[in-house]
Amino acid sequence: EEIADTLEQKQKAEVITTDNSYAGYENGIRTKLKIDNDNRPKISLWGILKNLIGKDMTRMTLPVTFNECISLIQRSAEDMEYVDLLDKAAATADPGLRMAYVAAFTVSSYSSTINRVAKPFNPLLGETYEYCRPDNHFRLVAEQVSHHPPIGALMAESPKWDFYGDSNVKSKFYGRSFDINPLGLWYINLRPDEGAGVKEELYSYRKVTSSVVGIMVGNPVVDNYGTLTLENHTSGYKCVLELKARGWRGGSAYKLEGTVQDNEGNDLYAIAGTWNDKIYAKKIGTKHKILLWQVHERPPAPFNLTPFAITLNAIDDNLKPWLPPTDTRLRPDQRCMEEGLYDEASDEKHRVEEKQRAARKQREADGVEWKPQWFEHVKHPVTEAMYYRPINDYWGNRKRQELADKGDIF
Ligand code: CLR
Repeated sequence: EEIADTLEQKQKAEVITTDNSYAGYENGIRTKLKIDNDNRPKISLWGILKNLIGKDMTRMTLPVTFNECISLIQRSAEDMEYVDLLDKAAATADPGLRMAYVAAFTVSSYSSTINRVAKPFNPLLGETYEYCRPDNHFRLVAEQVSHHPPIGALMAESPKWDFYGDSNVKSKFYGRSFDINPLGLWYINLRPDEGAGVKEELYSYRKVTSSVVGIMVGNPVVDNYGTLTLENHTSGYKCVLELKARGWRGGSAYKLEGTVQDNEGNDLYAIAGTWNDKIYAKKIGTKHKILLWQVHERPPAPFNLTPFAITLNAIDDNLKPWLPPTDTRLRPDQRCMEEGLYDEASDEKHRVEEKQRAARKQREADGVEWKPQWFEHVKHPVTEAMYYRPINDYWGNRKRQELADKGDIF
């Protein structure tokens, strides 16, 4: 399989190479954490939450053992686990099936929520996170651009696609359930292979509701439900996917179905399956089923992390000199958490949050407004919605090793 085929793909490949983006990632991915078992104390979630009805996640002070050793911007990076679907989409000439692959990609990220009832670390303002996968040909950079509400902006790039958006999540505990509503719009620029006969396509979608249910009965699980509308702004094609709520006794747990429609509203493909296992497409009027996506195997791991999530916070002597001081990998409380040092994690969490508070007070006293380093909030040229566009050339600064003085938040 060719990494870059068309002119547009080659141009992006060239940018990634010229920036020397993969420097530091020579040792490959991490396959296990330092600890074999997280040994977190089993405390009733309801026991802690019952007094917090009506609150949002960022206003809750929970014991650190309710956390997982992953931050919310790293959770956004977890969406990249199945990017092979975007490469498959790019290689697909049939525009309906191409959209079906993109649709499968948008819901594949929900598979990571199984057994992950834990609070991700809330990134500090200005915290950044980069992640490169030379083996999958992509680079990613993200930044926490707002603290209240918590918003993380992200840009991932590969010769055949870009994936970008912001994880503006609104959360609220209703007693019965803990609901997380993603407000941000996500975008994909797809650059199909020569044979598809089209240039760059723009897709957008909004994520569905994630909800922790079963809290009162002592069996909390994450459910993901709602309507996901994926739009191809270039061709006018649409894919509407219905993710069903678990329902009474979990009868419709994980199920999803929908259709891909052309710009005149004709159904081209039916999509059906489950977001925890397999998703299929079927061309309307035929019996032929195509397996679009299948979940990766998931051996037992601390914090129930997926093998992909285990790679996220890895650091070694090769990578260290390339990272800015704001990178999540250098965040001490999260590192302690990952190593099972919960008391230290809790102390360090208080310390860095105090430091963040002091920095905010200082800015207020000085009358200066905080601005993200690597993104700016502007109108999207096509959807006209506000979005975060990369600025100040993170990868260029990184290449010249000029990141060392870019921020002090830990
Ligand atoms: C789901 C997949 C999406 C991105 C996304 C955004 C917010 C995440 C959600 C995912 C999974 C569930 C989540 C949520 C934020 C908080 C919530 C991690 C990754 C947890 C389960 C809430 C825990 C509640 C505590 C009180 C224990 O593409």
